[in-house]
Amino acid sequence: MSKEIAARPHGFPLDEGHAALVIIDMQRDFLEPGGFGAALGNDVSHLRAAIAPIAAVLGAARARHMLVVHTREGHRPDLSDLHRTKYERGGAGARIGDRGPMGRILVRGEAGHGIIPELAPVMGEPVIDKPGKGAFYATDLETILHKRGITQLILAGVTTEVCVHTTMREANDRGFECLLLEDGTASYFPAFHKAALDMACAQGGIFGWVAPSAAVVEALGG
Ligand code: C5J
Repeated sequence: MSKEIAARPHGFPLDEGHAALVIIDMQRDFLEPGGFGAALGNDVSHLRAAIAPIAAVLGAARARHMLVVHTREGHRPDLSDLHRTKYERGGAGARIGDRGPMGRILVRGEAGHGIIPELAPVMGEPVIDKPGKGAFYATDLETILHKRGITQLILAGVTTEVCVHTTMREANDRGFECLLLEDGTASYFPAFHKAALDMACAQGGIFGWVAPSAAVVEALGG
């Protein structure tokens, strides 16, 4: 039986038994000074607003025994999975693989690559290491979701217009119904955040739905 979540462009028919919460890239490298986000010249403080709303939905999802998936953007220490095009874009001062205050930037196993402690995964929650912006590219995410009978994704994390949007588009093309958390996503650029939310649910929900975290928590009985 589905429960309707108040959302844009219209109510989202939550099918709790077939829904997963996917939290994208809430890593120190994006949220803390000295990481990849800061190396690109961004004000990383903008992203912190998403932490409390995600934590609220995460608590409700765990209480309902929903599948929770975490993703981390990053690369192998030898950078063999890093395309030259990705390496060359962005800040010349500190690139992926360079050493920073939290270890080598965006490299797996380094301190900066880790998920922030407020949203740390618990036992049994899959953590998907992804070399790209989308969580389906070069990962086993789709297999994991299909195996668990998941058809709906509640998407949260950072940044709204980059990894979250890319993942939403990939998921939409694979037949998943996607709900984006409007306050559980964030961008270094507030205008991009707003535009990304608007474009996700425009044209009758071209990529999916957008809802506040409180509506999701309420639907989950939180
Ligand atoms: C970026 C991400 N912005 N997780 N990555 O490079 O959105």
